[in-house]
Amino acid sequence: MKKQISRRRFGRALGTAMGATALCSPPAVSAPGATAADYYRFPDGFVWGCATAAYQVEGAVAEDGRRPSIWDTFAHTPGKVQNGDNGDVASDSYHRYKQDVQLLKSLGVQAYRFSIAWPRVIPEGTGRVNEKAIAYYERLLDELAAARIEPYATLFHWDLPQALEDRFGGWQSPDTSKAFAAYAEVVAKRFSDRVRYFFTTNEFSCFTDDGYATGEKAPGKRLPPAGVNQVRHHAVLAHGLAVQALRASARAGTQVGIAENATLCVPAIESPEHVRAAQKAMRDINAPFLTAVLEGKYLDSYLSSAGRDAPRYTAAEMSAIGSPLDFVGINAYAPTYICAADSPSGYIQPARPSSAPRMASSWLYIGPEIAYWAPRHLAEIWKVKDIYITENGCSSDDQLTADGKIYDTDRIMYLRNHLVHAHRAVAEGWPLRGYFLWSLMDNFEWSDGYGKRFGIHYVDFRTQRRIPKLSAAYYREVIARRMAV
Ligand code: GBH
Repeated sequence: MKKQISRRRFGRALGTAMGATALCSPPAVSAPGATAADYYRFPDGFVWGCATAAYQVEGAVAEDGRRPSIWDTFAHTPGKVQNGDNGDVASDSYHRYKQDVQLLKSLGVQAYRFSIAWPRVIPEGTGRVNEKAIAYYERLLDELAAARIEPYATLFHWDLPQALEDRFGGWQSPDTSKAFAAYAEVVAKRFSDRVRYFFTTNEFSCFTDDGYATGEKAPGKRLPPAGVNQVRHHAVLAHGLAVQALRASARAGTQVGIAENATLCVPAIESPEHVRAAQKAMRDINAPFLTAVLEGKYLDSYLSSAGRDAPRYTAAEMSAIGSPLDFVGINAYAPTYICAADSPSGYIQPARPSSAPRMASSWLYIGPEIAYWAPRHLAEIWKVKDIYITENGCSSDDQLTADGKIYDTDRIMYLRNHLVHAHRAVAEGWPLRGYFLWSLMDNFEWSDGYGKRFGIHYVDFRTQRRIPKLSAAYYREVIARRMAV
């Protein structure tokens, strides 16, 4: 007879073996009456949400005192964004936020991750606070409160006030980091009575490397390596100073974290040697950003490989950068597979086979194991106690059918597989507390303009009509049943 092991006992054994901290206690698969489906249930209290960002959804770029950000300038520069698209109107959420909160409500989410536009709140980057912007976010927060949806606010999702680019060269100067801390203080004072969860910055590499090295994103500069490393340093410094500002000025109990697109290292094979290699790679590859934030230092391997181009910094700056966080958010999209190797670093990142599957964006390779390894690495390497997947989702070649529907079965495939791996993390006791789907609706996809759709609601950009895709129905079902399969 086949030996049966209860789910709970299996989980406990695994937890002990892997050093996991806490275990949820799902019903035993083998218990009488239990179905295979019980195995896949997420615990009560797991936070389900959707995410968006200001410049991608709000539109209304010249309304109520908002001043341009570097993305307005960049998008209006010919040749920078696909089809000459820009965020002037975007998904018009600035005007349609009530309707968008209803979309969230009908999904049954407990949380909404949105970003606050710095160029609305402090139009010139420093100094005068724009009361009309405060009033807008208060209206949004009122609406969320009425729908019993918890706000998770990001302070910076790439929309740097143009004035700071003009005055300081943007992230090339530590003055921008200081300006960010002053903005964080304003946000803390004005919003922490209703917002309990704040993210400082979203995805360092996208507004440093992509903005100042490749120039593919705003402000579209191409600096030599020393300049780029200094920009990176000012970005992590901005995060650290903002953490301190939030701690100093926000209501007690405020939870402060970050949303970071760390390179997610997946062991190609789950054996101890490859797992060790992936852990090593995870620290090394993320050295300028996540590792610096979680360890308060730059790894020697990063500094020595940068050599004379290494960033210049002080000890006081490093201790600000390493300010303790209440939680860490990871934006999880694509995998980086790692193998153990007889090399100085102990690992290699093998070339990606040309047959590797991807979604509609050329960079969006599929590797659902990231939803397991992101939380496990954070807990195992850095002992992070509260972890969120702050973005996960995909572009799909959505087609509107004659009857006005979008059957995005490929997006459902992408989501389901990531959620099954997220569930594995939770079941083993890794402290993954919640999941935010990117995105609530189609929006301005940065350099790809409106050509790449990530929403689970289709947006007809001529009429601004929102149409739930099949994936919205899927996500509603996931949340209702707390089960991804
Ligand atoms: C996130 O970025 C953003 O937070 C969000 O605003 C965005 O809409 C969403 O994901 C979907 O893109 O050099 O060609 O390999 C995703 C971050 C985008 C970072 C692609 C790496 C690599 C481009 N990634 N990028 S490429």
